[in-house]
Amino acid sequence: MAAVSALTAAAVAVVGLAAPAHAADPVLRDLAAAKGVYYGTAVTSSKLSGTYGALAGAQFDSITPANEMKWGTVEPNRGSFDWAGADRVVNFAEANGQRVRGHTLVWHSQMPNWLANGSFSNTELRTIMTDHVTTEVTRYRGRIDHWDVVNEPLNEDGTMRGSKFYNQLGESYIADAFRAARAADPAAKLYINDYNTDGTGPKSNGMYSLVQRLKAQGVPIDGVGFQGHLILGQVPSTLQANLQRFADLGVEVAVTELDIRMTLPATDAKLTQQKAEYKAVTNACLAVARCEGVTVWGFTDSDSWIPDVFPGEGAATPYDAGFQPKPAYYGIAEALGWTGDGGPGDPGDPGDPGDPGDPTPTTGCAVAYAVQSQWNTGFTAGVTVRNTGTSPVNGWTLRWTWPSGQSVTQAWNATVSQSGAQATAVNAAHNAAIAPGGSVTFGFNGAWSGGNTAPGAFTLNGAACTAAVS
Ligand code: G2I
Repeated sequence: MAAVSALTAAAVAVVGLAAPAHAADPVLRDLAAAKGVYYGTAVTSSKLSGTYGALAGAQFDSITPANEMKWGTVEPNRGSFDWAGADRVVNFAEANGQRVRGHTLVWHSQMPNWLANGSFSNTELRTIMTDHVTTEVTRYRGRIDHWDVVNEPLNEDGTMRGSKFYNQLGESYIADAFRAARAADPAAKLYINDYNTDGTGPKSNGMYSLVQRLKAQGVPIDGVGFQGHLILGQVPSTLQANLQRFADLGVEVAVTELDIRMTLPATDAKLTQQKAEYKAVTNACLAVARCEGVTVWGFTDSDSWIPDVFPGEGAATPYDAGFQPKPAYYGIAEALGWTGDGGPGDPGDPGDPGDPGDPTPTTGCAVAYAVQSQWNTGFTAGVTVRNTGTSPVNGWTLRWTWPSGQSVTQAWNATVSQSGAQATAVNAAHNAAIAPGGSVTFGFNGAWSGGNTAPGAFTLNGAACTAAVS
């Protein structure tokens, strides 16, 4: 796939210009490809330009139109089709070497009014449905990797959801939709897709039984999609085991609509937890051989359905609304094997135990020494000690040697003692800690005669500092 790599490199270069991404940020699609999975995102077709388009093209190797392929969008009036948004997404994907997840053919929601409110005989409704599947799948034949043929067929208790199709046609609507899709594009992988089936439980059990029944009837079903609309702190611990038990039925699995929402405002602690949870979901897919990939439901918080539907909640995606990568993005990258550092966009890092991206901590100091006033036998000096390393200093001893016989007579903000020509300053209780990049200051009065040359060298806790004298 040399052509795809070249396109990726070109797209990354565009991001460097268009978005304030960090130079060393990883490319999720490349990491995913190296692990044998895809990483996808849902997109909004009208936004596929500028920074949004550059990131969608550069970072992901699969895209799903969030709304553009739904029945209500493509056939708003019976027999009159609007493929503009869907075409835009498919063309974008091809230009960026991406696969497309088609979403979705038969769903109880976002149906056109003529269909939702129309009255049809059972036979007529079945034909309307299979014609729709045939028309849409045929239009994109050979260009769609996976189709969500039937979306959200279940109730929370695992029974069949009462929808227009189910109510009139019974469960056989599912088999008919899959058969029509297979006939229209034999190469596309055909999925059934639902939410709240991510962990084991009644709804997941209902899906499991349904897939067993479909397989037993010889229905051409290739995969099961787990939407993954999750809540911070409630990622199911059974996710991996659940994906595995479906895979063991002889189908592919995928996480198809991942987002992890939180109560706003987003704090560093919540974003750090979200990082761990994105990482865990990605790891669950990687651990299941038949898990094909993960798709996030919008890659930026500016393009997420959550705030509209759950007021007061949000921050559910891997990039913030200004297209800056969030800790979640680095969590995905780390699950995919990346070992770099997330830098300033990654508050979970450094200091995140076990994070392979953390740099090795460094130590270092800089001392500024200044004589503030001087009289016939005495002087007053100020000393500022800066921590130029990346690890905190907890308790400090600063030493220097007087070049011309001076001595310290009285000090503040440190305890200073002297032995021969060597002075030793030890922190006071209140300034023992020096954070990375931080500094402390102390002062003293000294005695001199003959000369008052400033000390040229200092050590902090035994290590040499750079010195500036004024
Ligand atoms: O609800 C989240 C997802 C659950 N699984 C199936 C997905 O298809 C579904 O996606 C969402 C889209 O992300 C939303 O963007 O489906 C919603 C509809 O159920 C979409 O919302 C709709 C709004 O309800 C409309 O008012 C709006 O015109 O998006 C439309 C286009 O922006």
